[in-house]
Amino acid sequence: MDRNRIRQAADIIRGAKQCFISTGAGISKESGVPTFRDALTGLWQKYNPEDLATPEAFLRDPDGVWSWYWGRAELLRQVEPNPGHYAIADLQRMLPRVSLFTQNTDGLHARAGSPDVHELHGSLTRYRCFNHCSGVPTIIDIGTVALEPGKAPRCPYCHEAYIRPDEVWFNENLPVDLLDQAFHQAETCDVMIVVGTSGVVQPAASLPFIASQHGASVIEFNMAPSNITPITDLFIAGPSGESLPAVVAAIREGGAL
Ligand code: BV8
Repeated sequence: MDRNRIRQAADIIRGAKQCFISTGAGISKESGVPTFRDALTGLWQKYNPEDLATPEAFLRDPDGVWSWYWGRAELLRQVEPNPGHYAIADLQRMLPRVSLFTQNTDGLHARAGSPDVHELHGSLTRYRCFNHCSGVPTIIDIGTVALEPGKAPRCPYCHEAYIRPDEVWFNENLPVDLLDQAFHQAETCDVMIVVGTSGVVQPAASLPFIASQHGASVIEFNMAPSNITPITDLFIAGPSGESLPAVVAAIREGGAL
C-alpha cells in the first residue's frame, strides 16, 4: 500500500466540507460476496445480466431468476461486513457533512453501522409484490411466506403476481427522488470517494463525472483502474478492506476533525 497516497487521501478527506461516498461491488468482495465483472469470480462471467437481472427475464423464467436471486440472498446471510464497510461507517461519524450512496444490494453497509445508506439499486434483503398490488412499494416479509425450493412464490396479498427482490433491475428506472438527491449531492460535494466500482452501470457511473465537472476532488479506491480512473485526482490501489481503514487511521493521527 502506498503510504504517501494514503496520507494524501487523508489530508483531502479531513478537509472536506461536504463528502460524497459512492460504493460498488468491490467493497463487498472481501466479505465473500462475488462482484459482477471480476475476471475470474465475477457473477456475470457465468451468466449474461440481460438473461437474469431484468423484469423481462423474470417474467420469462420466474422460477429460474427467482432461484438465482434466492441463492445470492442465501449467501448474504452467511457473510459479514469487512473492515472496508466499518471504515466507511467511521468516516460517516467523523466527517461534518457526508452522504453514502451504494450500488450494492447486499445490506452490508447498514450491518456495519452506517447510518443513512442510500441504496441506488435497492436491496436483495427486501422483497416486494411484482405489481405493487397494495401500494408502492408493497413490501413482503419473506419469512412469512411458505417457500418451495426452485419456485418463484406468489404475492400473499394479491395471490397473482410473483414476489421479487426489492431491487432495481436493468431497464428499470432508479427511484426518481433518490437519483435526484444523488445528482444534487454529486454537484455540490467538494470531495467524492469512489470505492470498488468498474464504472460501467449507468446512471450510477455518471456520479463521479458530475462531481469532477463541478470541481470536486475525486478519490478512487480500487484493485485496478476502472472507467472512473481517468477523471480521478487520486487513485489508491489495493483492497478497500485495507486501504480505507488505513486512511481512517491517518485522519485520526491528524487529530480531531
Ligand atoms: C436505467 C441490481 C432508465 C440487480 C443492478 C447509458 C449508457 C449505457 C447503458 C445505459 C445507459 N443508461 C441506462 C443504461 C442501461 C443500463 C446499464 O447501465 N447498462 C450497462 C450494463 C451498460 N442501466 C439501467 O438499466 C439502469 N436503469 O438507466 O433506467 C432506463 C429505463 C428503461 C430502459 C433503459 C433505461 C438500472 C441499472 C441497475 C441495474 N441493477 N443491481 C442485481 O444485483 O442483479 S446493477 C449491478 O451491477 C450492481 O448493483 C452494481 O451496480 C453493478 C455492478 O457494478 P459494480 O458495482 O461496479 O461491480 P463490478 O463487478 O462491475 O466492479 C467491481 C469493481 O470492484 C471492479 O472495478 C474491481 O476492480 C473492484 N474490486 C474488486 N475487488 C476489490 C475491488 N475494489 C476494492 N477492493 C477490492 N477488494
